[in-house]
Amino acid sequence: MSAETAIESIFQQVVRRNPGEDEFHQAVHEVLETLGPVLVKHPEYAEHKIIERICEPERQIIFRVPWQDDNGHVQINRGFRVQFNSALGPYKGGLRFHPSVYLGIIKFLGFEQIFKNALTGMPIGGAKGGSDFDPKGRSDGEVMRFCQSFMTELHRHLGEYTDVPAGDIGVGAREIGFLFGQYKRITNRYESGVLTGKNPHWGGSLVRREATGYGTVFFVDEMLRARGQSLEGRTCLVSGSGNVAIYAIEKLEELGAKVVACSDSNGVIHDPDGISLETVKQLKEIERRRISDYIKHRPRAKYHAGASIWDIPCDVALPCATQNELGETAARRLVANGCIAVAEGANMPTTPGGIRVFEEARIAYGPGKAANAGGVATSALEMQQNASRDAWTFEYTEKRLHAIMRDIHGRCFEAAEEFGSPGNYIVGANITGFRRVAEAMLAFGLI
Ligand code: NDP
Ligand code: 2IT
Repeated sequence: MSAETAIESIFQQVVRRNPGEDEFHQAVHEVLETLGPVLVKHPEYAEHKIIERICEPERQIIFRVPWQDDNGHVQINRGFRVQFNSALGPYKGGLRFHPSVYLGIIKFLGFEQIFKNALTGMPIGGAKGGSDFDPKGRSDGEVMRFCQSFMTELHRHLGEYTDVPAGDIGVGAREIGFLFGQYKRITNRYESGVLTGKNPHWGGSLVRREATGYGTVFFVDEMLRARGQSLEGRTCLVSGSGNVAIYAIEKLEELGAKVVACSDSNGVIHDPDGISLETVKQLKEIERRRISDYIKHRPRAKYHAGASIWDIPCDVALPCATQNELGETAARRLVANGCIAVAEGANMPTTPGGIRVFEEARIAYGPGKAANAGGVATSALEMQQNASRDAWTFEYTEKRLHAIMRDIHGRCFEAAEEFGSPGNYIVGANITGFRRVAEAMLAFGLI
C-alpha cells in the first residue's frame, strides 16, 4: 500500500469515528495530506501507528457548567477540555468561550495545537478547551460566576505539570483572572504556572498580551525577507478586532506598514488614512463595543455591515478572527488585487479552497500553526518565569519571541525544501511539528 493510500484510509477512519465534527475532519485532513513523504522516509512511524494514535485525543472532558445570571435565572452551558497529546510536555492550549463551540471545534483546535506547540521547540503538549457560553452582553458579575463554575469542575484536571490553559476567543485577561482566583481558592495553592495570559501584576508575562499579533507580523516579515521583500510601506488588511488583530495592527504600524481595514463579526471598517489603533483599543479593550462605533470617532472612515474585508485591495492580508473566514472566492479576490502575502493570526481561517488558490498563485502563505505560534510560545516563556519565580522585561521577552518566530520560519522553510515542496510553509510546519511529536512517542513505547 502506498503512503498516500495508507493515509487516506487513516483519514476515513477518523471521519467514521468522529461523525459530524467537520472542523476536526478539516484540520486532520490538512495535516495528513502532507505526511506522505514522512512515512516513506520513516516506515517505523507507520509500523507503530503514530498517526492513528495522534488523531485520537489522550483524554476528553465534557462537563455541565451551571450558573446564575443577573436576573436570578439559572443558565446551563457545556464545558470542554480535550487533552490531545502530552508527548512533549504538559497539555497546553487556550480556552474559547463562544456560542459556536462544540466538541468538533475544540478537537480541531486541540489537534492544531499539538503541531503548533511542537514547532515552537518548547516543552508543551497540545490541548484546547472552552464552552458554548456567549460573553457578549454579559456583565462582569455574570462572567465571573460563569468562570467560577467552569473552574469548579475543570480544576481537578489542571496543574502546572498536567495541563495549562490560556485565552482564545472570548477569553482574555479578565476571564483568566476569574479562573485563576477560583483555582487558587479551591486548591489552596498559589500555583502561578497553571494558567498563562495572567496579568503581569500577579504572575503574567509581559508581551503575552501582544505575542500572537506581534508574532504573526514577525512571521510575515520573515516570509517577505526570504523573498527579498519587506513590510515597509505595504497596505495591509487585518480581520477581527480582538486580541490578535489589535497587536498585529500595532506591530505592522511599527514596522512601517499601513493597515487600512479591520472588522468584527458584524462588519468591516475601511479607513484609507490608516486604522487608528488608539480608537480600536478604546472601543474593544476598554468599552467592549462593536467596531461599527469606530466611525463616530473617525468620520472619514467607512463602515460596511456584513461586507467581506478581503474585497479591499492590499499587499498583505492577516486573517485574525476565526476559522474558515477566508474562502476560495475571497482568496481569488486577494490574488487578483495584487496581494503578495497572507499569514494566519487565527486558527484555520483559510478554507481548503482558499489555500489552493494561494498555493497556485505562489504567494507567501503562512499557516496558523506557524504564523500564530508566538502566542503559545510566549505562554511557555510565562511558564518559565513562573517556575523560576522571575519576571523578565518587555524588551528581553520580545527579543525571545522574535527569535522564536525566526526559528519557526527557518524550520518550516528548511523542512519544506527537504521534503520537496520549497516555499510551502504548510508542508514545512506540519512535517516539522509531526516529526518532533512522533520521535517522542516512539521513545516512550506504546502510549
Ligand atoms: P478575541 O475574542 O479577542 O477576538 C476575536 C475577534 O474575531 C473579534 O473581533 C470577533 O468579533 C471576531 N470573530 C470571532 N468569531 C467570529 C466569527 N464567527 N465571524 C467573524 N468574526 C468573528 O479572540 P482572539 O483575538 O484571541 O482570537 C482570534 C483568533 O486567533 C482565533 O482564531 C484564535 O483561535 C486565534 N489565536 C489566538 C491566540 C491568542 O493568544 N489569543 C493565539 C493563537 C491563535 P466579534 O467581537 O464580533 O465576535
Ligand atoms: O491558539 C492558540 O495558540 C492560543 N489560543 C494560545 C494558547 C496558549 O496556551 O497560549
